Amino acid sequence: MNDKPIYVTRPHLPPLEEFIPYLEQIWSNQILTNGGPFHQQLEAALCEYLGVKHISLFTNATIGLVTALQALRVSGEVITTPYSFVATSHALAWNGLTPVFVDIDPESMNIDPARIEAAITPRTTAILPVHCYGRPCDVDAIERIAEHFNLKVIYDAAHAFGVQSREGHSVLQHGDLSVLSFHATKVFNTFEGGAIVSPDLKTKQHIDRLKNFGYVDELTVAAPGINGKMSEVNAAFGLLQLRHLNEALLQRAALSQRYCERLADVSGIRIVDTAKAAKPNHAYFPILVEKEYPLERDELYAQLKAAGIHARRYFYPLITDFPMYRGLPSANSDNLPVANRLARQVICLPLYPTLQPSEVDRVADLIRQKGLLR
Ligand code: T4K
Repeated sequence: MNDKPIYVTRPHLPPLEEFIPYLEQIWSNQILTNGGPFHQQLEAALCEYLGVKHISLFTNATIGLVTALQALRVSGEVITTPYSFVATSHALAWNGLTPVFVDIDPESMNIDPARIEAAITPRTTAILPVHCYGRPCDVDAIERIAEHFNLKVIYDAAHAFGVQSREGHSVLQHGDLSVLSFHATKVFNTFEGGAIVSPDLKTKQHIDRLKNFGYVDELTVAAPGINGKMSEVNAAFGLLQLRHLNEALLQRAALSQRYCERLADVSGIRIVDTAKAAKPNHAYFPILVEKEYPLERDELYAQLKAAGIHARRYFYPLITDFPMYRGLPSANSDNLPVANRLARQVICLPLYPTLQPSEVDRVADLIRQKGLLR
């Protein structure tokens, strides 16, 4: 029996020898950080690849989110989703802001625009939605509400690298700012890393200062900035990674398709369609374990684990279940029925470019064997 563990993800690592010339360049010019040549090259390359105008690289998406909220001077209450990684709300907490949780749409699994208006109070200044699993939010509806109530919109686009909406343009073009994650577990990684996408140069320059302690020049500090700079090693790795990305995305798409085919007829297993975008990135492969399936979600999760398959329950527990948020009135489960239900049903199956088709079959076969066919 093949019992090699299979993890929910593995980082995408190009051949090591291809990285050596980048390191040699860093060793020779001795610029390690503070907006060096690789940093500048990666910003330009990402603007082109993603089809956006301005990008500021960051150490990670969490610091990117914290800085984005500072840059737009967001205050008071911010409307957000409970169905995300905890960093989304932590970025609010680190700015002294109050998250106001709104339920998600059962289909998109993103914040439900129809429920936003009822959560707006005189203290609301912004909306922080998440393109969960890289599936685009209803950006048009969110934009209409934001315009009407004069709210800022910052998208947590940690999962949405390279995703294009049905209209064929980058989802990162929406909102006042979008924040990407380049963490090891993401579609595009720089080991640790992230970025803010800005709509105009003035905003980018403001963000670039904020991520460098607020420095304008040697003698001038304009704001209480933070250290959010990406190092040259990370930026160089990003440039190399970008060269291999299209191939990696094709591998992800083929493996997703294989899961879909093998799981389509299993009663009680709902495949969350991650191909909702015109250009999806297949960042995750979430399924929902519904009541027709003979096992509870947690039983299936445990049986997968016992077989060496380390799937993950992203996003369970909900953010609103964690102690620092659960006392908020909007965290009450009566306010969030859809998020609570889906958090109890979801499992993200292993998906990454070097996952073997035979490993997809191993995962899918186990789910099929425990279930009944339609
Ligand atoms: N907003 C959203 C919506 C997010 O999902 C995230 C991060 C953020 C904001 C914040 O972005 P960053 O500040 O991180 O840039 C992981 C990631 O650590 C986290 O970045 C990610 N979301 C979240 C969804 O997943 P864990 O706790 O599940 O990670 P971990 O260490 O258990 O890794 C999962 C699996 O990946 C491991 O079982 C094996 C594999 N792995 C992981 C790492 C780190 C590797 O093979 N190699 C590695 O280096 O949070």
